[in-house]
Amino acid sequence: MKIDILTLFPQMFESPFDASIIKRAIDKKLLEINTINIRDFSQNKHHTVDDTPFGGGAGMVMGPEPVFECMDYLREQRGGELGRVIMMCPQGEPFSQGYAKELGKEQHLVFLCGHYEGFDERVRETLVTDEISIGDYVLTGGELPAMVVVDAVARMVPGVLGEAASAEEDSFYNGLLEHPHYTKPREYRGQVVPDILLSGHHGNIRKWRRRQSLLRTIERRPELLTQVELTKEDKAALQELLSYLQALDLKK
Ligand code: 4GX
Repeated sequence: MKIDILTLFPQMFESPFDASIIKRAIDKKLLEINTINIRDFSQNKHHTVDDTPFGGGAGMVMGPEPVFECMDYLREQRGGELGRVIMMCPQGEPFSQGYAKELGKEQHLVFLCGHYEGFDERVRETLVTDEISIGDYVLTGGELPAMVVVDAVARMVPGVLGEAASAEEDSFYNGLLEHPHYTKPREYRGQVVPDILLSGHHGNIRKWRRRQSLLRTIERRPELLTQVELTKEDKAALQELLSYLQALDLKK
C-alpha cells in the first residue's frame, strides 16, 4: 500500500512511523509512506498557504491553489487516477475498525492534513473522497488524526502483522472488548493469574475468555452488544450475570 500525506509539517510524521510494526512493514516494502509539504506547491512570492476568510471572521483558511497543484502532481505520478483522498476533520465520518478494514483493501491512499480553520471549500468539493473524524474533540491539526488512521489501516494490510497476530485480530474484532491477558510470573506482589489459564484445558480457557469479553463489554460499552451476534452460550452467560446483579439489588 502506498500512502501520500499532504501536510505543512512533514517532520511530525518522522518518529511515529520509524518504530515497531509500522517500521517493519515499511522495511518489508509492504507499506510506503510519503510526506509532501503543501508549502512546496505554493506559487506566490512568500510561499504562503493560508489567507483570511472571505466574509470576515477570525482564523485563517488554507487556500485552494497549492492543494490543487499538489494533487495534479500526484495524479500525474500515478498515471491519471488519484484513488481515495482522505481529509481529516471533526465534521467527518467517525473512524472505526470497520472503516480501517475497508481502507486496508486500497492500493493507494492520500491524506490531507489541515491547520487553522481547514481548507477552502472547493478543495473538499473537488478533491476529497472521504472525510474522517477520529473523535469529538478539537485538535490543532490533521496530522495526529492522520497518524491514527494510517496506523489502524496499516495493520489491516496483509503481512503487516505476523500470522498469529492476524488470526488474533479476527477474534478481537468480533465486536466485543478484549478479555484480560496475563504473562509470567504466575504470582506478582500477591496478585495471581487465574487458575484456568494455567489448566491447559483449551476449551475451558476459550469459554472463560469469551465470558470475560462479554462481561467487560456489558459493563463498559453495552451499546456494542446490539451489533454482535450472540450464541446461546453467550446469552446464558449474560443472563447469569443479570440474575446475579438482580439478586444483589434485592438484598439492598
Ligand atoms: N478528527 N482537527 C483538522 C483543521 C481542519 C478543519 C476543517 C479540515 C477541515 C480532527 C478530529 C480535528 C482540528 C483536524 C481541525 N481541517 N480531525 N483541523 N477530531 O479536530 O480529525
